[in-house]
Amino acid sequence: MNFKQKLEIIIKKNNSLLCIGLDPDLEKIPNFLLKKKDSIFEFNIEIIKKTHDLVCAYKPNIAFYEAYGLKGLSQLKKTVEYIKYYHPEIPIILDAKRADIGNASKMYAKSAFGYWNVDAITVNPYLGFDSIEPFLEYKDKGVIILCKTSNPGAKDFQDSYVSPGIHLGSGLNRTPREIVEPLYLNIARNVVEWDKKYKNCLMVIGATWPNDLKKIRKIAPNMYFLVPGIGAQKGEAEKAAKVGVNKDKSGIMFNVGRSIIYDPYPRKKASELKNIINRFR
Ligand code: NUP
Repeated sequence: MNFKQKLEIIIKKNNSLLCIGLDPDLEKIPNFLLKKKDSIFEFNIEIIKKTHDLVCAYKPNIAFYEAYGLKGLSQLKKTVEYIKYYHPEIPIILDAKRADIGNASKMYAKSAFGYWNVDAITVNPYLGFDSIEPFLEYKDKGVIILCKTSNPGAKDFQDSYVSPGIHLGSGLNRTPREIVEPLYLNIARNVVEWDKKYKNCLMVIGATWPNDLKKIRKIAPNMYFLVPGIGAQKGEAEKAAKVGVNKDKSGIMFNVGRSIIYDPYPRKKASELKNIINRFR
């Protein structure tokens, strides 16, 4: 079964487009867990136990584990193994925003899909097609390409006007210089082309940019999107759900981290958000 099939099954089973971000921060974890040996892992288990029937995916961001060195990374490994063992039907997305020159990307892909054994990874397209291709070659895995990120600085470069170039795999096809569009739309068009061949592409679009999300949905009507930015980053679930879904009222994972995992009642909060998304999708 490939990533998209796995995702579609769990979306239907749990009737949910909610992806929970497992981004543990020792400064925010409850005191009773801090006393335990593997407090990050224990914190994650608490969240997973309370929410596994409400989600369509879990997304650990590697930064929150790397920050605690090998001890943190070993708890990421334990978390992945725990989900694989107890909830094998739930996809795991490693948020690592990887990509490098080809041979280094190959090792990043090997790390994500071999060692970490996750179902999908986020990648950064700045280095171009050859930096993404090594990930795309894992056809059963999901490759989630940054298109328009949720942060305020997304405007700095991603909105720059460029003359669109489409990399068709065999080479770059650039339009005349007079024709311009924002870089993030050019990325979206490229990802749609890559997906025709590899069939495992997804895109990241921040919930904080509902108008852009709408434009990207037009370019990629059938693609799955990862949409972070709801809650702590002030993106609104209602707006993003309305404009972001595909014609089947699906095709999106809404990632929420802090505003669920540090809520005193994570299950209640996750359930509320799941229902809001379902009401507006
Ligand atoms: O554009 C992006 N915005 C974003 O917040 C792309 C991402 N991958 N993320 C990630 O989603 C971010 O790195 C973090 O892991 C999560 C958002 O968490 P929160 O703001 O809901 O706590």
